Amino acid sequence: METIYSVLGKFDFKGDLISCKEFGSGHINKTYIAKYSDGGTERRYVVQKVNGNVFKNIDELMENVFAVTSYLRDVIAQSGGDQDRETLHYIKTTDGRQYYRGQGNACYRAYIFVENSISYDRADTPELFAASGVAFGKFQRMLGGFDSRRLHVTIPNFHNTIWRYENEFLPSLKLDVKDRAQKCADEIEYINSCKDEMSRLEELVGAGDIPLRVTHNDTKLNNVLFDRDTNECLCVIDLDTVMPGTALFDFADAIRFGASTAAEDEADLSKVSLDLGYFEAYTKGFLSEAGGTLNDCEKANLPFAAWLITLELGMRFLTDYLTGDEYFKTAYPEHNLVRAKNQLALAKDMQSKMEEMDNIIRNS
Ligand code: ADP
Ligand code: GN1
Ligand code: MG
Repeated sequence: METIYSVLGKFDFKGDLISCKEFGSGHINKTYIAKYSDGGTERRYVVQKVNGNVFKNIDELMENVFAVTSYLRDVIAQSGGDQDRETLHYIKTTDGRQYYRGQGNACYRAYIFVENSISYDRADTPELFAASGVAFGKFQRMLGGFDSRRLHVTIPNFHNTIWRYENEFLPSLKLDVKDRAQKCADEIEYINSCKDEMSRLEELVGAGDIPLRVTHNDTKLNNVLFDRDTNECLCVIDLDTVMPGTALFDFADAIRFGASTAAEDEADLSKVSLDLGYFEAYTKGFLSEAGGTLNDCEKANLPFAAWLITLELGMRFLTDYLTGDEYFKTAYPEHNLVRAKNQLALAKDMQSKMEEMDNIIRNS
């Protein structure tokens, strides 16, 4: 049987293998850190098994990732930056491919571990969270000249909320294969009550008021690397969902994850709310880099987008719960239900703070 150790041998790594360990807290892929010794120099590589159930076309996914990272490397070089710390550096296989396709169609890719870096699941201070806003804003700005039409759509309708409602949520509810709908009547009712709001951003894109840009689409705090000593942001990682999209969702998903007073799977809902201080800190960081790129319609819809993406993820977790936990990794049987309740509670809290969020955007 193929092991992670035999997979490592397929990549063009330098030196002799010392160790390989699983790492990270992502819900989709499996990440390993492999340590090598190269004539006295220690080298680390990140190797990931890409989830083929979620990403159906790995060739297209890797083409996107290579196109975006090589473009970023050029932009960083032109501004005198450090290419190896400010974006990801992918390593090809020994036969020159962008990834390795192993037994049972499992796909693996590898990149250089950014030394002395750290990622966070929570920001202990608003300053740290603001720094992640700078990182995602800079990502948006640096890719401003990259034509998003060059990118493949790796997951169609990824942030098309109304599409997810009609094509994933409602069918999963109708089938209710695990007989779980009775346990989430309130959540189902809330989602249904939001239906009319779900297409607002799609309509603005359709009308040409909101442009399609190169977007990251998974802007969680733990997808930014910081310098371990100075806590300065280094780069944005986890580029699997880089696609054409709206910049609004990149702002919004970061708020959903990082400006919540609790973790995404906190079961005690009394601890879950939107921290407006964190919202303001991120907004200032993000707009300091991307503010000049966004138009007025985009800026005005940032708070609405924060609510919409939180509702969307709550609905995605609930869909997965109703379907029998096939998409997101879970640690215990009701994990997806806990996550769904958490996100929907956060969405409701955001709704009650819409005016405050609007004021912060207007004054930033
Ligand atoms: P996932 O899809 O599982 O979220 P990520 O690509 O975000 O995968 O990687 C998981 C974690 O591994 C990150 O949060 C980060 O801590 C670490 N990591 C990923 N790539 C690198 C890298 N190039 N250098 C250092 N750490 C990394
Ligand atoms: C997944 O892989 P990870 O954990 O960074 C998901 C995101 C969700 C997120 C919720 C491809 O991201 O859309 O917002 O979980 N990624 C995919 O934590 O579905
Ligand atoms: Mg990640």
